Amino acid sequence: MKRDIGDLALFGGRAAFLHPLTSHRPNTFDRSRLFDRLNWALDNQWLSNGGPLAREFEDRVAELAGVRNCVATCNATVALQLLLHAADLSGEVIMPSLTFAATPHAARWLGLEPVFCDIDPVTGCVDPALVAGAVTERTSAIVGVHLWGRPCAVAPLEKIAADHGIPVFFDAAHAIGCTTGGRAIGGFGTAEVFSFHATKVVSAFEGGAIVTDDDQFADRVRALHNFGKGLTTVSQAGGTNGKMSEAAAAMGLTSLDTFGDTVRHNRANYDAYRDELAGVDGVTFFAFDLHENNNFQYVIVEIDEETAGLNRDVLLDVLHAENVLALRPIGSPACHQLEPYRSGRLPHLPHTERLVARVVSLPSGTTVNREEIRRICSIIRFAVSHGAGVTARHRQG
Ligand code: T4K
Repeated sequence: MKRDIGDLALFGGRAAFLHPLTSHRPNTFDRSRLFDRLNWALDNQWLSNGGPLAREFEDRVAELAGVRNCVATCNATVALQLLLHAADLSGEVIMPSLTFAATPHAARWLGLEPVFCDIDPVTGCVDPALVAGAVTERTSAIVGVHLWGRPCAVAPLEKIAADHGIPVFFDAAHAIGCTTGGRAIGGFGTAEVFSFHATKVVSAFEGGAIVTDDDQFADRVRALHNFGKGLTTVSQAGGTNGKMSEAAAAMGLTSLDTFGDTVRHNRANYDAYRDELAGVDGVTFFAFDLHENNNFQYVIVEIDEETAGLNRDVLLDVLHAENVLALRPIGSPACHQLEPYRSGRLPHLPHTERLVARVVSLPSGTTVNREEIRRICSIIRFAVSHGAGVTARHRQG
């Protein structure tokens, strides 16, 4: 059927092309395995506090990350707080602004000051040269973020940290199952943090983990996530409750059971989007390095207004009106553009600000299929091919 601009629901109000909502919904995995594990936990009457399911989950995450230690937590935000607390930091922590608010919030919660650095526009991750320039006598740590599952420049960041005698941590919330230089994410820096939130590629409903090869650091974090039990020195005292429940571990294990299938599905979605949008002016993919392992969780495209004839926000409005819940991805707006950070000293982050205004996260995950991707891409192709007209209509409201 031939369409014109008026057919887009946003502009003509016509419902003919409205379809059921397509969005990035959580993966739900094999229910019977989940219920078996939950029944087992209930029969066993061990429901939290480092139970057998949480221990098994830790072992399997450690194996996937290629590290000796994993401490499972109730979520990744608490995991970030725990590792910053365990490192006994003060003053400033350098990190990218292009991340989810949890990264700076974890530092701020502990009275530390996040210092935001700009990104390398190609990788979207923090630029190590700028990190090196931002180190002062008040800097007590660096936190790199593997944004949207693309590993950040781990080796340069580790070198800067070593040169200054400070720790470097990695927020790997998006990056379980990914590698860089053939090495699994999880084993870099002093420690890394994964998120197992419902929206993540491995889900525990809510959950997180700290992974590390530093045995002493792992012991400290393990004690701190259980009210500080067993700690003796004053600086380490004062733990919290960051434990993972057995119900969360049951979900996490069930999600890990089919991790390979989930990644294959995500990869097929990514390839389908690339096929469907090949040659569309002004739409470029934030690509994965196919020489490495990736979890393909987020399909991110960048919209160049000049070439596409419409900007990211107009395209999002068109997609939403057509019942496609594409999103401004995590990190958009960037953290320095959000309270409480934007009221402070505003950093100059031109690459971050340019990228966050141009990116779209397209629906993916195991609930999204090829047919939906075809439909989403036909809307994008249509919007771009009528870019100027679509923008003019959008301005008219
Ligand atoms: N570091 C980074 C780089 C992170 O991205 C995150 C979290 C963290 C650290 C901290 O991890 P956790 O402490 O959460 O373990 C969501 C998640 O809550 C958060 O885990 C995630 N990153 C962040 C990027 O996204 P919101 O507030 O944007 O979620 P919300 O409610 O807007 O949901 C996103 C979409 O998913 C919506 O379209 C609704 C849909 N959805 C969501 C849930 C929970 C569903 O369809 N079903 C659901 O059950 O934070």
